[in-house]
Amino acid sequence: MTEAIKFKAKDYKSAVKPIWCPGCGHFSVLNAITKAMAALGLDKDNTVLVSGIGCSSRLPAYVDSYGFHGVHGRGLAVAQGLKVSRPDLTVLALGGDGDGFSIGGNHFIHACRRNVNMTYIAMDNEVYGMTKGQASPTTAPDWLDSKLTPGGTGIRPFQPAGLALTAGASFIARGFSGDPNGLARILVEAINHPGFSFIQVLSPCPTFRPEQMEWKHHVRVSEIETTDDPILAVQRIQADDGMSTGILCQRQIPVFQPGGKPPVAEVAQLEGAFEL
Ligand SMILES: Cc1ncc(C[n+]2csc(CCOP(=O)(O)OP(=O)(O)O)c2C)c(N)n1
Ligand code: SF4
Repeated sequence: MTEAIKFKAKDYKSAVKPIWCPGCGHFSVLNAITKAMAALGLDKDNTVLVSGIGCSSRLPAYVDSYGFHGVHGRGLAVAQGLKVSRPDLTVLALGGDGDGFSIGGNHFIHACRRNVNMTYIAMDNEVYGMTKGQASPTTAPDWLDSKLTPGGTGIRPFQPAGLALTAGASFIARGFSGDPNGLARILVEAINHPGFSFIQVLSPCPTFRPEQMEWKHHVRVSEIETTDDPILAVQRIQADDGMSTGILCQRQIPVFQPGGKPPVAEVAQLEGAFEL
């Protein structure tokens, strides 16, 4: 019998060098993901990272597994489709706050209620980094640095953890790129959780939000134990300033995994359906 190969975190990195700006939080998210993959001993051939578009969404290219760099805001649609058709795979979806909560917001809320057994990592820097610094759904209403929203947006931001909870997510956590070991521990729990796991990762964008470099002084590990009570969880989320990290809520809800034969077995069959 052949022994399964044990990889170290660095072995899960691909040969492609990240092109993120120096100091970008996404570097540490990549480190945390590869640490979690090593801790779980994930099989590279059976792990798929799916993303949308954005600086954060480049991440699958930097991991030595299967990956799909998709369309803006549609990573979750692809990832859920993949997982229900190939339940044997470990599926991770990734992206930014713009990708996941703006153009992809609809997919996010429905993924929370659907509860497919997969993990979603949203790298939140409260800005659209790739397109040069527009406000996103998590940007504070009075953030003045964007030329596109002089005087601030004046719009209240989303609270991603609260949104996930009310939409029905079964695992909700918050991590910080500045604590890759803590984030890796959360990711291990998230990947092991049976159902849809959502992790909001505070991941600073030093280029367009240099003030976020101060986050390291404000982020703290939550001293409160994880709860499976959504009422208690929502009270905690509302009372928090959005800077506490840890698993905020974890509960057991039936996983969505349709059985039976797939309606289309071959790609050629699907292509045939579109012939004029
Ligand atoms: C359909 C579509 N609309 C708009 C864009 C332009 N676009 C590319 S990335 C992006 C936002 C990325 O921001 P975010 O998801 O927060 O990721 P970050 O770059 O900050 O990591 C936008 C609006 C696009 N690529 N496709
Ligand atoms: S623009 Fe911001 S999010 Fe994009 S790579 Fe640079 S620091 Fe990171």
